[in-house]
Amino acid sequence: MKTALITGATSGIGKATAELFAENGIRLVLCGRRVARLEELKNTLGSKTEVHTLRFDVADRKAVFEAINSLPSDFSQIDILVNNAGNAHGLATIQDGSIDDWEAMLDINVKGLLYVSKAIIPQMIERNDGFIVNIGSIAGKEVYTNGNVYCASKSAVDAINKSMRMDLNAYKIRVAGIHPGLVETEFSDVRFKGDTDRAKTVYQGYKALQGEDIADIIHFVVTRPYHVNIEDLIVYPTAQASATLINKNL
Ligand code: NDP
Ligand code: 8X3
Repeated sequence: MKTALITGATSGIGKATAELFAENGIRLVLCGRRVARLEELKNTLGSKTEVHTLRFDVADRKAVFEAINSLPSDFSQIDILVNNAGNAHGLATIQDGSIDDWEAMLDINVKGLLYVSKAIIPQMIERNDGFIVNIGSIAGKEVYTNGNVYCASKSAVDAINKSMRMDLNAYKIRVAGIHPGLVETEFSDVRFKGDTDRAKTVYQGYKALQGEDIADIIHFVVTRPYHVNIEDLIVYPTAQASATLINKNL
């Protein structure tokens, strides 16, 4: 039985991935900050697989290492790490953007991914085995107006993903980057700071990707035979053709 640690498992892509992994008998370590949601996931998925939850903020370096080092022995060998936790905070020009938002995105999307990876990579190196999936974004491949620091954070994820694959190649550890376009999750609620009406407009007029679509891809990627590594994958909803070109009539 493989064990997967998923960050950002309380919502959206991470939650859908936890559900699909549970269906497929993968043991789960589910991470996030919202305890009630973690408890609910443990209850609902616990009948399908073994589940352990960890509450920590990925941006809190000490908390990341304490949480991961506290894993009970049944859950401490991580075969699959899904670095998914992250969000956009705000959507503003560089001149109007909030420094707090910038720090949140860099601390969570970039440094958080690094802390979690640093806490888990040594055991993968020791075993010469492991799979790391980094969730980037189309925002890391193309910039768009007002995207500035979020795009920079995902561009950093793209660079870290590629470099991580090179550094870990000698240890037989597979590393894959998945870069979605528009996925209908709580992402825009967070970006627009709880303005749900504004958030809804992002996904109106076309069929956006769903968390389940990305979960399906993550599961496909991590279940290929050992000699196959899908190193980089961009996925759009059919209505989308670039970071900013969306056919809202579809
Ligand atoms: P959601 O807002 O639905 O989920 C974000 C998840 O990240 C939540 O589980 C949240 O958990 C967790 N998270 C956020 N901040 C922290 C933190 N500081 N510490 C720990 N966990 C944190 O968004 P998505 O599912 O859409 O986003 C998942 C990933 O996919 C992100 O990296 C995002 O950038 C990326 N992505 C999303 C796209 C989209 O259009 N939705 C497109 C491309 C990429 P909690 O609040 O409980 O901590
Ligand atoms: C999320 C997709 O287009 O809002 O990464 O940047 S986008």
